Amino acid sequence: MQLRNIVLSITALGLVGVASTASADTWRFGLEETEGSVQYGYAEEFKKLIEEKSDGDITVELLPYGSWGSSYSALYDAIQSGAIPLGFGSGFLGGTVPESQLMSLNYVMPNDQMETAEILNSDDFLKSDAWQDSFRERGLVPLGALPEGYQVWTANKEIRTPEDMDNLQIRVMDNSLLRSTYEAYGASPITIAYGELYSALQQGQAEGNIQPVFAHENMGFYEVQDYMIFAEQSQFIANFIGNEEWYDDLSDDQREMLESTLDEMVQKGHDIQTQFNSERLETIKDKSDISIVHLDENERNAFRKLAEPVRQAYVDMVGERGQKALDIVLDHVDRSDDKAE
Ligand code: 6CS
Repeated sequence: MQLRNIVLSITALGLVGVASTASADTWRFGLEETEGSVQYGYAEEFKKLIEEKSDGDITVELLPYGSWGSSYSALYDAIQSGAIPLGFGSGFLGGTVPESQLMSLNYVMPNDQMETAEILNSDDFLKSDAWQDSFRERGLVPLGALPEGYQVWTANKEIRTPEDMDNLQIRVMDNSLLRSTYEAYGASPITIAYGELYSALQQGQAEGNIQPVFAHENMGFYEVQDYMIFAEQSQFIANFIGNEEWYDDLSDDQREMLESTLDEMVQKGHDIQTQFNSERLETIKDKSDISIVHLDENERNAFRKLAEPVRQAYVDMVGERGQKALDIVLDHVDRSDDKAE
């Protein structure tokens, strides 16, 4: 579905999807993205695996962006209420689970995207009290986390230094930590709904954007931006979340099937997103004359330095639990840096 039509479709559909029937054998799965996206690719693979493993006893119903309501909070509310027991939650989830903003911190995760996926899906992190309690306190269960590729900046000017970002009205997802990060870079971050972003960029209401490559292509954003800047500051990470009661009520067999499928999704997800992002970059290059910029190590370091104090802002915002979750990630990153040396 083209981005320009999404807002209309959302309005027309309202909350119809949420109100429809859900049987014990139907796992409704809410996506933050449209067909043709990485999340949709992940969900299709997940559906295939669950339906095969359950011998058709379970049907996974995919509910892409635009089919469950008019704002991301409608999706998260539906997962909390159990109307949609499974879904993805990323940057906007910070309003529901503030600790989840850990995934938005810049220059924290390892550069290697598979390594990031392994850390975030390790028992050490995923099953920690800090992470589990953060979600369970809000009626949710964190089931895994799948990176969707590097977050790439776009603008109508070249950005190589924080000075180039000065006062830039860059659009960020609705998340305090992202606002703090981009303010630390000197920008003037603004939040705009995903479905309204194309026209906001086209009309200059937003001057810059941050998305994984596939989304710049899938949503057509690259058509209205002149530069694509790779600063390797963060990866887009989707939390795979379930309704707590629904999850706790699964039979042992079903829970085991779900967990083994999620384990498989770590490698499969990596393969899917790598392929999507590299193919979509080629499409963008073929279809536009957008300038592609890669920051070098020195240039990245200038942003890295400004991003560092935001880690403390995260801990101040979410408290001890956030500190613990962050420490687990940093400990893994240190250990893998040691191994690489
Ligand atoms: O920027 C956003 O709002 C959305 N972008 C992606 C790639 N997925 C969902 C997210 O909310």
